[in-house]
Order: sequence, then C-alpha cells, then structure tokens
Amino acid sequence: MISKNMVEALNRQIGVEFFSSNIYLQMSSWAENQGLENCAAFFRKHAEEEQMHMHKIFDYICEKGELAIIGQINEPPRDYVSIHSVFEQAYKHEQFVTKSINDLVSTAYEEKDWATFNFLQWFVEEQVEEEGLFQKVLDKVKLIGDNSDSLYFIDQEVGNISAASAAA
Ligand code: OFO
Repeated sequence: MISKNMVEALNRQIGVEFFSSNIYLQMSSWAENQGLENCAAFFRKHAEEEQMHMHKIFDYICEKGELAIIGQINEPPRDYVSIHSVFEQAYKHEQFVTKSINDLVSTAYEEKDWATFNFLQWFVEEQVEEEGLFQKVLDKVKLIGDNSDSLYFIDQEVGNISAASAAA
C-alpha cells in the first residue's frame, strides 16, 4: 500500500535523477571538448550512476503496482566558464539532490510508509558518499588553482580520485 502523494513524490524524483544524469553527461561533453579526459570520464560515470538511481525508483514504483511516469526533463546548462565552475555547480547540484531525497524521506515518515522509508535509506547513504566525493574533487581543484597551467594537474588528480573511489 502506497499513497498517491508518495507515488507523485517518487515520480518527481525520477525527473530529478534523469536531470542529474543529463547535467553530468553535458558536463562530460564540455570537459571532453576542453581536452580534460579524466574529468570527462568522471562525469560520464556519474551520468550513468544517476540513470541507475532513476531506474531504482522506477522499479520500486512498478513493484508497488503503480505507474512510473517520465515527465518533462529540462535542458541542462551547457556553457561553463571553467572546470572550477563545473565542479562547483556539480557539488551544488548534489546538495540539491540531497535535499530532494531528504524531503522524500520526510514524506514517507509523515505518512508512516515504512517500506518506502526503508527503500529510501539507500539513497540517503548514497548522497553522503556523492556529496563527499564531489566536495573532495572541488577542494582539490581549488587547491591546484584554475589557470591554464593547472588544467593538466586537475585532470590528473580527478583521475586519481576517480580510481580511488572505484577501488573503495
Ligand atoms: Fe547524485 O544523486 Fe542520484 O540520487
């Protein structure tokens, strides 16, 4: 048993995950275009992860015998002034997603929908990890600096962080 209100909120989250995937895919293309291959791979991988998040919610709604709805997805931004601003916006976006997940958890709690509350715990943990990772990358980018001489080192460092997080 799942309420109409809860299904609507989960369906909205499908849109958020889809949009997140598209944002990162677009960032990946921007980075590739600048010759930042490791940054491009980092965002490409995250675009795929967001798709996986979307599918997880989609499947949950279907398992509950409800209709998963793919609504309109806004166009992601495509113009960035620097790799620094790309990572800054990515980090801000993850904070927005965390808030969105927390709102879903609150709705499940208020409705005493413990099955959905339990289902959402995976996303709560995932957001802790993702926010942590994006913050780590942003801190490194700030540390290295954002002038043209630093771009190679930023790309190397993003590759190292990606490899370490994949191995963890
Ligand atoms: Fe990066 O977040 Fe999905 O949930």
